Amino acid sequence: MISVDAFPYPYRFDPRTTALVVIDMQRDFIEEGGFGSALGNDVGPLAAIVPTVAALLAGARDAGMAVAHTRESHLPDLSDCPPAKRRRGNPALAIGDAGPMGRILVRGEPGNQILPQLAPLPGEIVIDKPGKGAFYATDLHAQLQARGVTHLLLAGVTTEVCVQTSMREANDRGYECLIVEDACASYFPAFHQATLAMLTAQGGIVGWQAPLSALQRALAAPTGETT
Ligand code: C5J
Repeated sequence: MISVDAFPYPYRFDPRTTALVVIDMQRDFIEEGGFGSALGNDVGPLAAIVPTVAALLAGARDAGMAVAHTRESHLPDLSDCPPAKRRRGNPALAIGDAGPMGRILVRGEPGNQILPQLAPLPGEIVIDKPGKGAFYATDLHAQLQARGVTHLLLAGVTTEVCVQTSMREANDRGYECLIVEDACASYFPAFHQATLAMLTAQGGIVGWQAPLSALQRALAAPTGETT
């Protein structure tokens, strides 16, 4: 059993029943010249967490945890994209349009790929999700259940949109969730901080938060308990 020095109180998990879920570390959100930056966002805060996410992935793999990666993506015919989602924000570049790295948020396009340095390994779960949450219209819950997963560590982008939505969905499905606070980022740093605060308020109403260093310390010093 592992006990992490987390907020609002220690988070205990067994790596055998825990999965790391890395949300939407896709080129279009993170790379300069992608969709995110074409919309005028500063991708700096997102790019800055890449080494932390890489270290988190390495630690989870070393500890034998299940690993899942998500991509926000749509079918090429956009049949899984509600018109409201496509219209939202009255964008100059809409989902499905030709963007700087291929069609925006369309499966298989270059910008839709996970950053090569964080690429899934064979056997890891890869989820293409049409919504913000990782559980909506996907088989993520079924895949986690099939592996006996009860606890989730969450990372990725953006903290207040797809990470937060996924953590709330997971919490409602009974998972014990910890958000790895420095392995998530937002284009708006104030939203990142506010999201962490609202997820862990009221005694951890949605779950726990901890930095990667706390997780690494805990993994290096398991308690020895087996239950
Ligand atoms: C957004 C995401 N922000 N992955 N997607 O539209 O958070």
